[in-house]
Amino acid sequence: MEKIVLFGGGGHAKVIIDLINACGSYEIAGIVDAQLAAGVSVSGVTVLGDDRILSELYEKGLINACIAVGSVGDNSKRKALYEKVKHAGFSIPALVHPSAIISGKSQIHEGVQIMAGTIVQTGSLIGENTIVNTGAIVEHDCAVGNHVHICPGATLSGNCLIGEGAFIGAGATVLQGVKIGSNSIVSAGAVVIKDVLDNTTVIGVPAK
Ligand code: JB3
Repeated sequence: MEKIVLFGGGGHAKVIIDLINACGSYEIAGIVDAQLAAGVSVSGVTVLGDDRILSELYEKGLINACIAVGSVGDNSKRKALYEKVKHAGFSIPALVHPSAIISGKSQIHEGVQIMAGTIVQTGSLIGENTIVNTGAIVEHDCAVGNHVHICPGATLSGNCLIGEGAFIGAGATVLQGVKIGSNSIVSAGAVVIKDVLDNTTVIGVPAK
């Protein structure tokens, strides 16, 4: 079985470890973490060191990576780490939990993480390094940009456009055809009924 190394060893990484084990397609070689000491165990996976060992790992033949740092509002750290790891030569495969329902007429790009119990319907595209977190729903014909986080239980209705780096909070609902701008934040539980500009935070029902 091919090996994969995780970058990040916090709460999101623990969910990723379960995801990879459920997929059964990679053996987890270890974790690279900015703060945790080498030798520490996270869900049974050992921390190997920090980002300074990135090239060394690649030269040793560990060519598959997973960005296991999550995000709460700001996806810029995930984006920067994804670009750094890719630039070092790693392949960052999409990971799809076996319990997810993914239309064969959707497109799932590199580095996407699709967690347990999610649904991605026909005609939708999920961009690079995007998280579709536990139980989220992406309905038909949505275009979700790169480095987006769709949090647990959020719903995108049909034909939504989600800009790069946007954050759709837990349990939020985005109505049909609505566009969420790049790097914008939809707060948990919000119901978005009209377009949101770039770099904007909206809250409430209806979201403002
Ligand atoms: O909401 C849900 C379901 N999950 C949240 C997830 C999406 O985001 C979760 O509840 C957390 O709030 C958050 O999880 P995350 O990103 O795992 O956060 P935390 O538990 O704080 O762990 C982040 C880990 O990433 C820490 O151990 C950091 O040291 C490490 N880290 C941060 N920056 C990094 C870097 N590791 C590497 N290798 N490189 C970095 O640049």
